[in-house]
Amino acid sequence: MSEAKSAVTQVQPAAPKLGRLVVIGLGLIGGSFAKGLRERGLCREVIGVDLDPESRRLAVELGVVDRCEVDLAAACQGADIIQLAVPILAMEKLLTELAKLDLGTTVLTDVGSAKGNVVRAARLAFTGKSVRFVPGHPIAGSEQSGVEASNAQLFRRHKVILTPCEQSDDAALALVDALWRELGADVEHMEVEHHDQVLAATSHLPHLLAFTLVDSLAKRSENLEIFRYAAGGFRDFTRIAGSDPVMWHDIFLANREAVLRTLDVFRDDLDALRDAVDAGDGHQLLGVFTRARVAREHFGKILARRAYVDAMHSNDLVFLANPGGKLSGRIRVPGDKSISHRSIMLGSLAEGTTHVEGFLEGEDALATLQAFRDMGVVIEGPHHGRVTIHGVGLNGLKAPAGPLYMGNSGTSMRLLSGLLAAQPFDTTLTGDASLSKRPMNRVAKPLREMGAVIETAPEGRPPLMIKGGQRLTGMDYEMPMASAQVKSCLLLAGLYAAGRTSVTEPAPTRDHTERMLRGFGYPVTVDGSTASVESGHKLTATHIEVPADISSAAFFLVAGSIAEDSELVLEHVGINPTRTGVIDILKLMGGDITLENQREVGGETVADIRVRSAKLKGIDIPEDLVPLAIDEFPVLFVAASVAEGRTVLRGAEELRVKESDRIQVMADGLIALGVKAEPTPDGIIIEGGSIGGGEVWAHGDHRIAMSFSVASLRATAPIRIHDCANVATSFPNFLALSAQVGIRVAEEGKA
Ligand code: SPQ
Repeated sequence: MSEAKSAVTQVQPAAPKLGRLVVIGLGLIGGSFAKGLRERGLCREVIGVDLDPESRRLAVELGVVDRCEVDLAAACQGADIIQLAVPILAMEKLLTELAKLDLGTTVLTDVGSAKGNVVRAARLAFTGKSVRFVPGHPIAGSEQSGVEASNAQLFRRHKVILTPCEQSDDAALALVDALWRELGADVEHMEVEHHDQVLAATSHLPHLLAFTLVDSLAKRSENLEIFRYAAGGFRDFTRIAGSDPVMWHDIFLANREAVLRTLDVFRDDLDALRDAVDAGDGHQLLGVFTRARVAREHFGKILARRAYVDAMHSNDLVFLANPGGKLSGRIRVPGDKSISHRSIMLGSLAEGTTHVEGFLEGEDALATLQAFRDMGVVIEGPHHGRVTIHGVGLNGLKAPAGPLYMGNSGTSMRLLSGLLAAQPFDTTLTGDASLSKRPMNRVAKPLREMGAVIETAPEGRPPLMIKGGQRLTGMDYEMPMASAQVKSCLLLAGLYAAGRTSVTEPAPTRDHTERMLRGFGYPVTVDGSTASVESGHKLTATHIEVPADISSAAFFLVAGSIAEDSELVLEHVGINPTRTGVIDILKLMGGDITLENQREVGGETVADIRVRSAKLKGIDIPEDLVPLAIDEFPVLFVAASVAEGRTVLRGAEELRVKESDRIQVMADGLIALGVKAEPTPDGIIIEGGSIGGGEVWAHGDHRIAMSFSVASLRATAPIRIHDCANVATSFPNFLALSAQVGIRVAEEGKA
């Protein structure tokens, strides 16, 4: 792309000063364009051209244009820019007329809803002549029409797509781009063919369906009955059948090829659905409906600019944590993230229907859920933590239509890579900015040794391109780092590999995969630090109760310990011994924590945990506890900051490759709050004392954002925490539960 083109897409250009603007066709769109630019005083004069005398009269009377001309040549004489706003099928004739004039350097642009036919017409009309033409399409409209509906604000916050062609020079493109931006539009540039295909799918097809449905029902003899009893759904779906028939007739003729392509695909889908109804295939119907529902919800979020992709890139969600607070109450934090991921994965690969309760409805686990939907698994919910998975068996996954987006979730990407390496189809795994920086060679290398074909971006970063159709062979693998994700990835690949797959870990890591495989009836042997599986068995659907996540409970374990006069009960928390390092470390520091009502739930031990305020002291954290508390260190650093004496952490270099570099980011934040913290290559040294107030950055890392929220309990002034949007990845109701027990943290401005 040339410099001028990239400049116009990125920078808001200065208001251009134009001489003459001519708008041909004074309908709603042409009139609004003319009126908007005229009101902004950007043109010396705005001239309107229209075949209808009444429209010309009204345009002048309503201040849409300065004056009108009947003669096209006279109007265009000396124009800087001419906007063609006539019906799309009239464009060809108009362009032929314009080609007869001496246009000099005048820029032509248009507002047609299909672009291919206009570009072809311009090419034909101006064969052998030079012309400066920038095709455009504002995606805006109104129920009203005609020049009397002209509205200078019509394009504000609406998309305008420019589709530059061989007749669009950089300066002409920049000028048209700048004019639309002056009207408040969000301007985007697109290839002509791409535009027509996208619009055929998103606008033209829905109109076609609405027109046909209403016509089809209206033709039937019992039509009065049908319309009398038609409910809201009919009204909503058919609203656009009230659109201008002539305009839509023009659009379908103009965008014929793209509409036909989209319609053919849709007809196939409709036929498949008809067959499913005919065959009583409820599974197929549920699959289509659940996928559509989720897609619709996601679309709604995008429209409301609430989609997490959006929040992460553009919105700095700031938490304001006010100092002090005394905690009390009984709460249940959301479901365990690690177990929630695995419930979807194994439930999908099982034979039969798996019911999950307590599922974490956070964005990470939802990314896994969506990936399996994209691979054809029918999954109902989540609704209040309940999910129903209609398993497809170990060999029942289908090729997804596009890349699988894993959001912020390392667990999704690493575990899925093992599973996908053994599928018959290719897949690409992508993620957000944070995940795209995380190391994937730790899974790609051993998987390649098993026979997988995987490409990564430079330095082993995502995206991962996984080639399907490979025969994997089991192996014995000694993990160089203690990682449950690597272990689980290889065990999942091992379900498909010839022979036996064994993974040996240098220190115990969370064993939810092993436990859950057994829960689904799949044999796993564990011998000391080695876990093994063999292919050739199957998973049988089961019922899973996900306990509350100890990693989320950890924020309240530290909060209850450091806040004065506090006592808190955390209900139904998973206390799998590979996860309880946080309790052990807090107890070593002098924490007052007791486990009550211990019980076994679906292969995992749970308990209610009571925590009371305590005078904490600094310790040397035993290295063997590091993998057992790996996700809880950010908040443990907060505990260390108010403990008496020095706390030293070693052997925790893994913290540097999590959603952020958790050693550096926590050290930076604590230092900003006046804590004496010294990062080391594999840990941190913290001199306990007091915490001040100030400004800190979570770097999009959920656990950092929540840790600094907890720090406020002992801070001497408010803490402003930037980049908090990703708290929703693991703990969507963190702020609500914090408020419930007495932590004074809220979204800034919403306290
Ligand atoms: O999924 P993700 O982004 O890797 O999440 C984290 C977290 O803090 O939520 C790590 F950043 O948890 C990991 C954990 O650190 C979840 C996990 C699992 O479910 O298997 C294992 C741990 O990672 P690893 O790299 O030690 O295997």
